[in-house]
Amino acid sequence: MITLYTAATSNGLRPAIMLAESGLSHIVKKIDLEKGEQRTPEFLAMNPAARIPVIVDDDVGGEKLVLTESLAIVIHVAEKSGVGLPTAAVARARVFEAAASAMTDVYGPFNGLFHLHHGGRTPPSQIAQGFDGLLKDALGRVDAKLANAEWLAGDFSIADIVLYPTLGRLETALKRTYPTLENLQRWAKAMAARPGVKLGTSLAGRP
Ligand SMILES: N[C@@H](CCC(=O)N[C@@H](CS)C(=O)NCC(=O)O)C(=O)O
Repeated sequence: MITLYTAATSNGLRPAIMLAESGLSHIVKKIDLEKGEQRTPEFLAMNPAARIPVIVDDDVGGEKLVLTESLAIVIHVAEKSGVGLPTAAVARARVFEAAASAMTDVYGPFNGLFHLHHGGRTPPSQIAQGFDGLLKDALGRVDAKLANAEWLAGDFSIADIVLYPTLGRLETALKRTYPTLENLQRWAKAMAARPGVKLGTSLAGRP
């Protein structure tokens, strides 16, 4: 059985629709974000970031899985059910391409604009501060993960590869460093020392 904790936002609808399409048996529990139900101790035990969506899947190869991040949930449900994710390599790559673009090229700018409009008369500098806060929170969560781990998710993985270039840009483009995040700094040094990271970076034209 899969239990989904969610709300009717775009991040929240993604797994709700995927689960409904999958045919897997599941329960949907609505979280009232206005009332702050995402900050109850029970919810925080599932996701310390205090965000929907979250699933609890009772049986993943005999283990229980608590999973956050709408795209990760959608992919997990697709893999489990066989719905929405082809197994043929080219078709699968095309699906990942379109899904990645939906999350970054479409959802990214949408989310920025949503905050601007939602902010009403909030001055842009305050909205920028809000984004800065979100970024610091996100990096803080990564730093906390890295306190007890060498890499972001188990062994060195695509998660490390996906995050690393953005951090580099943070320092060069935004002139922003987060010196207090020591685990993140240690991880960035370990990434920079990897032959593959050095080679890829130089071949792409960054000194
Ligand atoms: N990257 C996450 C974002 C999740 C997210 O931002 N959730 C928002 C609702 S759309 C939330 O729970 N916010 C709670 C709050 O702001 O207190 C995902 O894709 O699941």
